[in-house]
Amino acid sequence: MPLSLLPRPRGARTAAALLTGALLLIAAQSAPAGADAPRTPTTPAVPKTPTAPATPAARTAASAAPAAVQVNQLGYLPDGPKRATVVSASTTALAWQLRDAAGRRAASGTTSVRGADAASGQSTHLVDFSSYHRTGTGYTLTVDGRTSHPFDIRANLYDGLRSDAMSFFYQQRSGIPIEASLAGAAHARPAGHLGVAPNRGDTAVPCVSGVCDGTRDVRGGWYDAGDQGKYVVNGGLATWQLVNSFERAKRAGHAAALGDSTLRVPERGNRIPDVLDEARWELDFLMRMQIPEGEPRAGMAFHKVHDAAWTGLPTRPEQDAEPRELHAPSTAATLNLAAAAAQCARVYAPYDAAFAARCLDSARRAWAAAKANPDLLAPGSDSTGGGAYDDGEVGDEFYWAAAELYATTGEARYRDAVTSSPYHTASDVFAPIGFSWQDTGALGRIVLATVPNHLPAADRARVRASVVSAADGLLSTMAGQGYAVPLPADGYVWGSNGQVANNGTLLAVAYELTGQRRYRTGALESLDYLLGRNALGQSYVTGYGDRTTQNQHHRFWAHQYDASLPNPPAGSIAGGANAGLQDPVAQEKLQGCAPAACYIDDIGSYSTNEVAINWNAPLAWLAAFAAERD
Ligand code: 9MR
Repeated sequence: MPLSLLPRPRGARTAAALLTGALLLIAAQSAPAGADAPRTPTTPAVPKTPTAPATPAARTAASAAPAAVQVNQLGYLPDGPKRATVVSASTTALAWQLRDAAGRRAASGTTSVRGADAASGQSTHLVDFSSYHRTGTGYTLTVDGRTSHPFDIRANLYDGLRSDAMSFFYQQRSGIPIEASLAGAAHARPAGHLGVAPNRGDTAVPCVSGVCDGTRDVRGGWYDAGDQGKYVVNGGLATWQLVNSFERAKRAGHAAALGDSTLRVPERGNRIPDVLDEARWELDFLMRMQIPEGEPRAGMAFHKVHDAAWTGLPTRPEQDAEPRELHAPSTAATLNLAAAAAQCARVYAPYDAAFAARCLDSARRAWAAAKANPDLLAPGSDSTGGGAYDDGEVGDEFYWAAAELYATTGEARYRDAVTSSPYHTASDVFAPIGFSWQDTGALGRIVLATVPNHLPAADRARVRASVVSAADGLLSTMAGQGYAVPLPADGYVWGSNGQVANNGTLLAVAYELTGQRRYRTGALESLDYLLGRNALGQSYVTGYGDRTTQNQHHRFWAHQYDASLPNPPAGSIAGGANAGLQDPVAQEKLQGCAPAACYIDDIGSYSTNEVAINWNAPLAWLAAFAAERD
């Protein structure tokens, strides 16, 4: 991997490195590596020209031209920032009017000229109507004869998204029927991968050759994305983010909003917060991926389980006939499990002591196994039938796991692992592009900054200051842009929306640490970007906005290819703009795009338009944050 050529004592990957690595992978192989492309040649359901609008709905979306006054199409909070971006070459300020649903002028002012915006390639102006605090629906902004999509101003703006972004996880569950009563009739489906023909099932899965004897029961968990693979590093990160969202909400006095019977999950009414019920579905799976005591490499976690060959689109989960395979244990997967399970032990303790104890035992065993096997690295070449999720540097995973284990147990051995890690003091732990499944050092800092622990006061203050300083860096990045995106212009990689959302959560953590409004403003403006204030005027979240993504790459929510199947449910976020053009549709349709415009709402564009648990998790986190009212 080219990544290994970089001097990375602390593993902070740059956006350019991620992009270069991915591009070289594509160039080196006949099929795009690490992607769940429809590439089974015998699958008749994959159209030869997947970009042709296949349905009336797709045609409508394609023909709706974006407005040039770009707003958060869902709307704005009465007490939050309210800014919009206007595309205009004018070098002088322009007049703007805010109008209510009846067309009456509610406010007016003049733009500030922002000028050239590197990420979008556009010339921009900013509108700021933050001082307008009235509420209503159907507002529009008009500038220079052009009018925005309509939007609301209301305090309960994010209540729906808080719940829908979480329902995504329920609907990605493997090994359980998705009920119409919870997901709606169109999205209901039978359980996948329980061994009912034609499924081979995840109930007795063999390893790839030479890795283990016999079979394992690795049922359950969430499907990763548009594919039906289950990957421990990504599952661990997404689980951690959901549980972290609950723990943060609890500190803020808002845990009830994610409590029992608040979400559409089958466990409603069990007296356990619903967000923890959802995360437990994955935690149980992650622990099934751990090798039991008495076996070779006990305590290690298998890196992933997925189909032996890529399936085509559509493939309903219960109709996947491919053999499933477990891939070799890895240090990164084991440490992700250690981090998520240690967090589980702390956060679930008040609700289910037995489960919390099981998590702690698993976390301790995972940590010990990773220490004994520190360099079992998942290779980038292992991408047949599922993504590679490769990682050549796991010092950051050691740091994150140690931080979680220390926060939960307070034990000296984990404290020493924290304080002796180069990630504890390195200045580049917070990459401008944000943390990721591959780059987890920032998560260790966030844990140590927010969860009470016994680090010396000065050290804890330093860690907290490092989080705030990283957030300051994001605010300054945003201030230099036309669309206030917490991502540098070279940060539009595969899953850029996930990176934006992750950085949004970092801004929200800085708000918690300091109480200073500018960080809340940054977190809320991250949502503005995702919901339409961007170069394409595209809300990337299904069902939230006037011009929203709806054809994400998914094997069941594949309406664009099969009209009998549904579109993705409301609250599903697309991967987003990716300057790497790493799929055939993007390569055909997006040549020459500016980085922030390298996106197409086509089911075939898996490198710009897939869904994934690690992208919906920070969306759910941010929506829960934004929905809180003091
Ligand atoms: O999110 C992953 C991205 O960072 C990688 O560049 C890309 C190629 O390896 O893979 C992405 O993850 C995909 C995974 O490999 C398979 N399931 C779908 C994931 C989202 O596209």
